Amino acid sequence: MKSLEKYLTVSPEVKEALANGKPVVALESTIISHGMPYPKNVETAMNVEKIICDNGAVPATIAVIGGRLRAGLTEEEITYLGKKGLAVTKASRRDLPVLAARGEDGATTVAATMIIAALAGIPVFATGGIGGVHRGAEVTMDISADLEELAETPVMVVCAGAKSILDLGLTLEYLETKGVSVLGYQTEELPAFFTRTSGFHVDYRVDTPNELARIYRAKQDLNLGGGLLVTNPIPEEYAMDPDYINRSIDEACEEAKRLGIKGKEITPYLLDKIQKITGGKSLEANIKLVYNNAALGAKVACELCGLES
Ligand code: PSU
Ligand code: MN
Repeated sequence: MKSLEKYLTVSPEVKEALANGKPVVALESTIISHGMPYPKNVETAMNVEKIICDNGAVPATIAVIGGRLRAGLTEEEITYLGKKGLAVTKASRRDLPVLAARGEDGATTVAATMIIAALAGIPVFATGGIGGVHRGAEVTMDISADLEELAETPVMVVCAGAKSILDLGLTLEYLETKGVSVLGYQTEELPAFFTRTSGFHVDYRVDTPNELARIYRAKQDLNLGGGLLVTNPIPEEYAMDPDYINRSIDEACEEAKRLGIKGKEITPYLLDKIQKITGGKSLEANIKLVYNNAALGAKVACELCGLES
Protein backbone atom coordinates (compact mmCIF):
# COMPACT_ATOMS: atom_id res chain seq x y z
CA MET A 1 0.00 0.00 0.00
CA LYS A 2 1.66 3.19 -1.18
CA SER A 3 0.28 5.52 1.46
CA LEU A 4 1.44 3.19 4.22
CA GLU A 5 4.96 2.88 2.85
CA LYS A 6 5.19 6.62 3.02
CA TYR A 7 5.15 6.32 6.83
CA LEU A 8 5.82 2.72 7.85
CA THR A 9 9.12 0.81 7.80
CA VAL A 10 9.12 -2.87 8.70
CA SER A 11 12.60 -4.31 9.30
CA PRO A 12 13.87 -6.96 6.84
CA GLU A 13 13.74 -9.73 9.52
CA VAL A 14 10.15 -8.93 10.46
CA LYS A 15 9.08 -8.50 6.84
CA GLU A 16 10.56 -11.89 5.94
CA ALA A 17 8.82 -13.59 8.88
CA LEU A 18 5.43 -12.07 8.07
CA ALA A 19 5.72 -12.89 4.38
CA ASN A 20 6.44 -16.54 5.22
CA GLY A 21 3.76 -16.96 7.88
CA LYS A 22 6.27 -17.13 10.75
CA PRO A 23 5.40 -15.92 14.26
CA VAL A 24 6.24 -12.33 15.23
CA VAL A 25 5.78 -10.58 18.59
CA ALA A 26 5.47 -6.80 18.82
CA LEU A 27 7.09 -4.92 21.74
CA GLU A 28 6.57 -1.36 22.93
CA SER A 29 9.18 1.34 23.50
CA THR A 30 7.66 3.61 26.19
CA ILE A 31 8.67 0.90 28.64
CA ILE A 32 12.27 1.43 27.44
CA SER A 33 12.43 5.22 27.51
CA HIS A 34 9.89 6.09 30.21
CA GLY A 35 9.41 2.87 32.16
CA MET A 36 12.91 1.96 33.32
CA PRO A 37 16.25 3.73 33.92
CA TYR A 38 19.25 3.40 31.59
CA PRO A 39 21.08 1.01 31.20
CA LYS A 40 18.64 -1.55 32.69
CA ASN A 41 16.05 -0.53 30.11
CA VAL A 42 18.28 -1.43 27.14
CA GLU A 43 19.56 -4.59 28.79
CA THR A 44 15.95 -5.66 29.46
CA ALA A 45 14.78 -4.82 25.94
CA MET A 46 17.58 -6.90 24.42
CA ASN A 47 16.87 -9.84 26.76
CA VAL A 48 13.18 -9.66 25.85
CA GLU A 49 14.08 -9.94 22.17
CA LYS A 50 16.25 -12.96 22.93
CA ILE A 51 13.49 -14.68 24.93
CA ILE A 52 11.14 -14.24 21.97
CA CYS A 53 13.72 -15.78 19.63
CA ASP A 54 14.33 -18.67 22.08
CA ASN A 55 10.61 -19.37 22.04
CA GLY A 56 10.50 -19.60 18.26
CA ALA A 57 9.25 -16.15 17.21
CA VAL A 58 10.72 -12.98 15.72
CA PRO A 59 10.73 -9.84 17.92
CA ALA A 60 9.52 -6.52 16.52
CA THR A 61 10.26 -3.64 18.86
CA ILE A 62 8.13 -0.70 17.79
CA ALA A 63 8.83 3.05 17.93
CA VAL A 64 8.78 6.22 15.84
CA ILE A 65 12.25 7.20 14.66
CA GLY A 66 12.81 10.35 12.63
CA GLY A 67 9.09 10.43 11.92
CA ARG A 68 8.92 6.88 10.57
CA LEU A 69 6.64 4.33 12.18
CA ARG A 70 8.98 1.40 12.73
CA ALA A 71 8.38 -2.28 13.39
CA GLY A 72 11.66 -4.02 14.18
CA LEU A 73 14.58 -2.01 15.58
CA THR A 74 18.31 -2.66 15.68
CA GLU A 75 20.24 -2.85 18.96
CA GLU A 76 21.69 0.60 18.16
CA GLU A 77 18.20 2.07 17.80
CA ILE A 78 17.01 0.47 21.04
CA THR A 79 20.11 1.87 22.79
CA TYR A 80 19.41 5.29 21.30
CA LEU A 81 15.86 5.33 22.72
CA GLY A 82 17.04 3.95 26.06
CA LYS A 83 19.75 6.60 26.45
CA LYS A 84 17.49 9.43 25.36
CA GLY A 85 14.97 8.34 28.02
CA LEU A 86 12.41 10.93 29.05
CA ALA A 87 13.65 13.29 26.31
CA VAL A 88 11.88 11.09 23.74
CA THR A 89 8.23 12.01 23.24
CA LYS A 90 5.92 9.49 24.89
CA ALA A 91 3.78 8.68 21.87
CA SER A 92 0.19 7.50 22.08
CA ARG A 93 -2.43 7.58 19.28
CA ARG A 94 -2.78 11.38 19.31
CA ASP A 95 0.96 11.92 18.92
CA LEU A 96 1.57 9.74 15.85
CA PRO A 97 0.45 12.12 13.08
CA VAL A 98 2.44 15.03 14.50
CA LEU A 99 5.65 13.03 14.93
CA ALA A 100 5.25 11.52 11.44
CA ALA A 101 4.73 14.91 9.80
CA ARG A 102 7.56 16.59 11.72
CA GLY A 103 10.06 13.75 11.38
CA GLU A 104 10.48 13.38 15.14
CA ASP A 105 11.11 10.45 17.49
CA GLY A 106 8.52 8.81 19.71
CA ALA A 107 8.51 5.99 22.23
CA THR A 108 5.26 4.17 21.64
CA THR A 109 2.77 3.37 24.41
CA VAL A 110 0.61 0.27 24.33
CA ALA A 111 -1.96 2.18 22.22
CA ALA A 112 0.52 3.44 19.62
CA THR A 113 2.36 0.10 19.54
CA MET A 114 -0.94 -1.68 18.81
CA ILE A 115 -1.62 0.73 15.95
CA ILE A 116 1.77 0.18 14.34
CA ALA A 117 1.66 -3.59 14.96
CA ALA A 118 -1.72 -3.73 13.21
CA LEU A 119 -0.44 -1.65 10.27
CA ALA A 120 2.51 -4.04 9.93
CA GLY A 121 0.26 -7.13 10.25
CA ILE A 122 1.49 -8.35 13.67
CA PRO A 123 -1.33 -9.79 15.81
CA VAL A 124 0.51 -10.45 19.11
CA PHE A 125 2.14 -7.91 21.40
CA ALA A 126 3.85 -8.52 24.76
CA THR A 127 4.54 -5.90 27.40
CA GLY A 128 4.58 -5.29 31.17
CA GLY A 129 1.50 -3.35 32.16
CA ILE A 130 -1.18 -1.41 30.32
CA GLY A 131 -2.59 2.00 31.07
CA GLY A 132 -6.15 2.15 32.40
CA VAL A 133 -8.65 4.17 34.37
CA HIS A 134 -6.72 6.17 36.94
CA ARG A 135 -7.77 6.48 40.56
CA GLY A 136 -9.98 9.54 40.83
CA ALA A 137 -10.91 9.40 37.13
CA GLU A 138 -14.51 10.27 38.02
CA VAL A 139 -13.11 13.80 38.54
CA THR A 140 -9.94 13.96 36.40
CA MET A 141 -11.28 11.90 33.46
CA ASP A 142 -7.80 10.39 33.18
CA ILE A 143 -8.43 7.20 31.22
CA SER A 144 -5.55 5.82 29.17
CA ALA A 145 -5.92 5.72 25.39
CA ASP A 146 -4.69 2.12 25.73
CA LEU A 147 -8.22 1.03 26.64
CA GLU A 148 -9.82 2.64 23.61
CA GLU A 149 -7.17 1.02 21.41
CA LEU A 150 -7.94 -2.40 22.87
CA ALA A 151 -11.54 -1.71 21.91
CA GLU A 152 -10.67 -0.87 18.30
CA THR A 153 -7.45 -2.45 17.09
CA PRO A 154 -7.12 -6.20 16.42
CA VAL A 155 -4.01 -6.97 18.48
CA MET A 156 -3.75 -9.35 21.43
CA VAL A 157 -1.89 -7.68 24.29
CA VAL A 158 -0.11 -9.94 26.77
CA CYS A 159 0.55 -8.12 30.06
CA ALA A 160 0.86 -8.83 33.79
CA GLY A 161 -2.41 -7.07 34.59
CA ALA A 162 -2.42 -3.47 35.71
CA LYS A 163 -0.73 -1.72 38.60
CA SER A 164 -2.85 -0.44 41.40
CA ILE A 165 -1.73 3.09 40.48
CA LEU A 166 -4.95 2.56 38.51
CA ASP A 167 -8.47 1.88 39.68
CA LEU A 168 -8.58 -1.78 38.67
CA GLY A 169 -12.34 -2.12 39.17
CA LEU A 170 -13.10 0.84 36.90
CA THR A 171 -10.56 -0.38 34.36
CA LEU A 172 -12.39 -3.72 34.14
CA GLU A 173 -15.75 -1.94 33.82
CA TYR A 174 -14.42 0.17 30.96
CA LEU A 175 -13.08 -2.90 29.15
CA GLU A 176 -16.42 -4.64 29.59
CA THR A 177 -18.27 -1.66 28.10
CA LYS A 178 -15.92 -1.73 25.12
CA GLY A 179 -16.29 -5.48 24.59
CA VAL A 180 -12.68 -6.39 25.36
CA SER A 181 -12.37 -9.91 26.83
CA VAL A 182 -9.98 -10.02 29.78
CA LEU A 183 -8.36 -13.46 29.78
CA GLY A 184 -6.42 -14.75 32.78
CA TYR A 185 -3.59 -17.07 31.78
CA GLN A 186 -3.82 -20.03 34.15
CA THR A 187 -5.64 -17.86 36.70
CA GLU A 188 -9.18 -16.76 37.62
CA GLU A 189 -7.92 -13.60 39.26
CA LEU A 190 -6.77 -10.38 37.63
CA PRO A 191 -3.07 -10.08 38.44
CA ALA A 192 -1.93 -6.68 39.69
CA PHE A 193 1.46 -6.49 38.00
CA PHE A 194 3.79 -6.89 41.03
CA THR A 195 1.42 -9.35 42.69
CA ARG A 196 -0.47 -12.37 41.38
CA THR A 197 -3.73 -11.30 42.96
CA SER A 198 -5.89 -8.17 43.07
CA GLY A 199 -9.22 -9.25 44.49
CA PHE A 200 -10.82 -8.87 41.03
CA HIS A 201 -11.85 -11.65 38.68
CA VAL A 202 -10.92 -11.94 35.02
CA ASP A 203 -13.67 -12.71 32.50
CA TYR A 204 -12.25 -16.11 31.58
CA ARG A 205 -9.45 -18.36 32.70
CA VAL A 206 -7.49 -19.78 29.75
CA ASP A 207 -4.89 -22.47 30.37
CA THR A 208 -3.01 -22.89 27.09
CA PRO A 209 -1.38 -20.71 24.40
CA ASN A 210 -3.33 -22.75 21.83
CA GLU A 211 -6.66 -21.71 23.33
CA LEU A 212 -5.56 -18.07 23.47
CA ALA A 213 -4.73 -18.29 19.77
CA ARG A 214 -8.12 -19.86 18.98
CA ILE A 215 -9.96 -17.13 20.88
CA TYR A 216 -8.07 -14.47 18.94
CA ARG A 217 -8.83 -16.24 15.67
CA ALA A 218 -12.52 -16.53 16.54
CA LYS A 219 -12.70 -12.82 17.32
CA GLN A 220 -11.21 -12.02 13.91
CA ASP A 221 -13.31 -14.57 12.03
CA LEU A 222 -16.45 -13.12 13.58
CA ASN A 223 -15.43 -9.57 12.67
CA LEU A 224 -15.95 -8.47 16.24
CA GLY A 225 -13.21 -5.86 15.95
CA GLY A 226 -10.72 -4.81 18.58
CA GLY A 227 -8.14 -6.68 20.57
CA LEU A 228 -7.89 -9.02 23.52
CA LEU A 229 -6.24 -8.55 26.87
CA VAL A 230 -4.28 -11.49 28.24
CA THR A 231 -3.24 -11.10 31.87
CA ASN A 232 -0.32 -13.32 32.84
CA PRO A 233 0.59 -13.31 36.54
CA ILE A 234 4.17 -12.59 37.62
CA PRO A 235 5.92 -15.90 38.46
CA GLU A 236 5.44 -16.78 42.14
CA GLU A 237 9.15 -16.52 42.99
CA TYR A 238 9.34 -12.90 41.82
CA ALA A 239 5.99 -11.65 43.17
CA MET A 240 6.17 -8.85 45.75
CA ASP A 241 4.52 -8.72 49.16
CA PRO A 242 1.10 -7.13 48.52
CA ASP A 243 1.06 -4.97 51.67
CA TYR A 244 4.54 -3.63 51.03
CA ILE A 245 4.00 -2.81 47.35
CA ASN A 246 0.52 -1.37 47.92
CA ARG A 247 1.86 0.95 50.62
CA SER A 248 4.62 2.08 48.24
CA ILE A 249 2.08 2.69 45.46
CA ASP A 250 -0.19 4.68 47.79
CA GLU A 251 2.75 6.80 48.89
CA ALA A 252 3.73 7.47 45.26
CA CYS A 253 0.12 8.38 44.34
CA GLU A 254 -0.13 10.81 47.28
CA GLU A 255 3.14 12.48 46.30
CA ALA A 256 1.98 12.86 42.67
CA LYS A 257 -1.27 14.42 43.88
CA ARG A 258 0.59 16.81 46.20
CA LEU A 259 2.87 17.90 43.33
CA GLY A 260 -0.09 18.29 40.97
CA ILE A 261 1.34 15.90 38.36
CA LYS A 262 -1.19 15.18 35.62
CA GLY A 263 -1.76 13.91 32.10
CA LYS A 264 0.87 11.92 30.25
CA GLU A 265 3.48 12.63 32.96
CA ILE A 266 1.64 10.79 35.71
CA THR A 267 2.35 7.17 34.70
CA PRO A 268 6.13 7.66 34.18
CA TYR A 269 6.29 9.71 37.41
CA LEU A 270 4.60 6.97 39.44
CA LEU A 271 6.73 4.19 37.92
CA ASP A 272 9.92 6.06 38.80
CA LYS A 273 8.73 7.00 42.27
CA ILE A 274 7.72 3.41 43.08
CA GLN A 275 11.15 2.21 41.94
CA LYS A 276 12.78 4.74 44.27
CA ILE A 277 10.53 3.97 47.25
CA THR A 278 11.18 0.22 46.93
CA GLY A 279 14.92 0.71 46.44
CA GLY A 280 14.85 -0.94 43.02
CA LYS A 281 12.97 -4.06 44.18
CA SER A 282 9.96 -3.19 42.05
CA LEU A 283 12.22 -2.73 39.03
CA GLU A 284 13.54 -6.28 39.40
CA ALA A 285 9.99 -7.65 39.63
CA ASN A 286 9.00 -5.52 36.63
CA ILE A 287 11.82 -6.97 34.53
CA LYS A 288 10.97 -10.55 35.47
CA LEU A 289 7.29 -10.20 34.59
CA VAL A 290 8.13 -8.68 31.21
CA TYR A 291 10.32 -11.72 30.44
CA ASN A 292 7.47 -13.99 31.44
CA ASN A 293 5.07 -12.14 29.12
CA ALA A 294 7.54 -12.22 26.23
CA ALA A 295 7.75 -16.00 26.48
CA LEU A 296 3.98 -16.39 26.54
CA GLY A 297 3.54 -13.92 23.66
CA ALA A 298 5.97 -15.96 21.55
CA LYS A 299 4.13 -19.20 22.35
CA VAL A 300 0.77 -17.71 21.38
CA ALA A 301 2.24 -16.26 18.17
CA CYS A 302 3.55 -19.74 17.28
CA GLU A 303 0.15 -21.31 17.97
CA LEU A 304 -1.59 -18.67 15.89
CA CYS A 305 0.65 -19.48 12.92
CA GLY A 306 -0.16 -23.17 13.33
CA LEU A 307 -3.96 -22.76 13.26
CA GLU A 308 -5.88 -23.78 10.16
CA SER A 309 -7.21 -20.68 8.50
N1 PSU B 1 2.19 0.81 33.02
C1 PSU B 1 3.30 0.16 33.44
N2 PSU B 1 4.46 0.35 32.77
C2 PSU B 1 4.54 1.16 31.66
C3 PSU B 1 3.36 1.82 31.24
C4 PSU B 1 2.23 1.62 31.94
O1 PSU B 1 3.25 -0.57 34.41
O2 PSU B 1 5.63 1.32 31.09
C5 PSU B 1 3.41 2.68 30.01
C6 PSU B 1 2.89 1.90 28.79
O3 PSU B 1 3.61 2.33 27.65
C7 PSU B 1 1.45 2.35 28.69
C8 PSU B 1 1.57 3.79 29.11
O4 PSU B 1 0.90 2.21 27.41
O5 PSU B 1 2.52 3.79 30.17
C9 PSU B 1 0.24 4.35 29.57
O6 PSU B 1 0.36 5.72 29.74
P1 PSU B 1 -0.96 6.62 29.91
O7 PSU B 1 -1.54 6.19 31.23
O8 PSU B 1 -0.45 8.04 29.92
O9 PSU B 1 -1.83 6.31 28.73
MN1 MN C 1 -3.69 9.56 31.02
